[in-house]
Amino acid sequence: MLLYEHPLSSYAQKVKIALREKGLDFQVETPVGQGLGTATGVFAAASPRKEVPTLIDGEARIFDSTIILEYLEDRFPASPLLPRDPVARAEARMIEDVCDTLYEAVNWGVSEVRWYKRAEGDLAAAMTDAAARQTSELQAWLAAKLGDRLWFGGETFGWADISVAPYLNRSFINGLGTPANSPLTHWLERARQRPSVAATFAEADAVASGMASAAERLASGSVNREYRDHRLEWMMKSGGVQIVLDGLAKGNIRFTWPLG
Ligand SMILES: N[C@@H](CCC(=O)N[C@@H](CS)C(=O)NCC(=O)O)C(=O)O
Repeated sequence: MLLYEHPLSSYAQKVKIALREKGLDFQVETPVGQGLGTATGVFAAASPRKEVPTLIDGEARIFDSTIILEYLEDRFPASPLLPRDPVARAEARMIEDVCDTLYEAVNWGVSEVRWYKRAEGDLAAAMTDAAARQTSELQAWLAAKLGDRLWFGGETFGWADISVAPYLNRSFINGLGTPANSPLTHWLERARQRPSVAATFAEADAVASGMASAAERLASGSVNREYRDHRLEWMMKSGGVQIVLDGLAKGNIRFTWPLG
């Protein structure tokens, strides 16, 4: 199997943790033009939105981290990641949905401000404060879901844990982690000890220094960021309306296929 990915993508991290938990062999590749919307070839044909992760498995071409996880679960059922109980399955999927849509958007918004410097001064401070408040609401929701259990699904590390780990880890990187000694912090420490999670986070750490030049790349015109779905909503609701208008005018913000 070949996984098109970027090590810093939380969605790609989900898939790599799942592949590793299932003990599957895979190769990785970051598409040329990733982040610009200019990719061509096998990846672009497989993923109309030109988004990672995208999985190639023989003839199968599968985009979207959730659909890839479902595919892996269907194709390799011997080491299941979803629990059997219908309510527990629904719980895992709800946790995944909240993390993929709402939590990811906040993390991404912090990167737009902190690394790409879309806002500075008072605006940056206000947007970062909004992100901090949103993050603690999401973390409180997740903490209630975890309760006093070892893993989100109970005794076994699985789907929901895979779906939370990349996003909570990103919060720590952004300085918005959960308090020391809180159940979620201890949960993340346990998750990081798993070889699947440790390897995936180490791959992200190895390229993280590249973010130091993000603002420079944006200013030089070599970046054109995809403002989609919940990410666009985050900007609009968190004080970034003018950022969107300026970025569209400068051509460093783009929307998603199909453009018409
Ligand atoms: N819903 C998708 C979202 C994937 C996504 O947004 N990936 C980002 C990277 S984190 C991407 O490849 N964006 C295209 C781009 O930046 O050009 C999933 O769950 O896989």
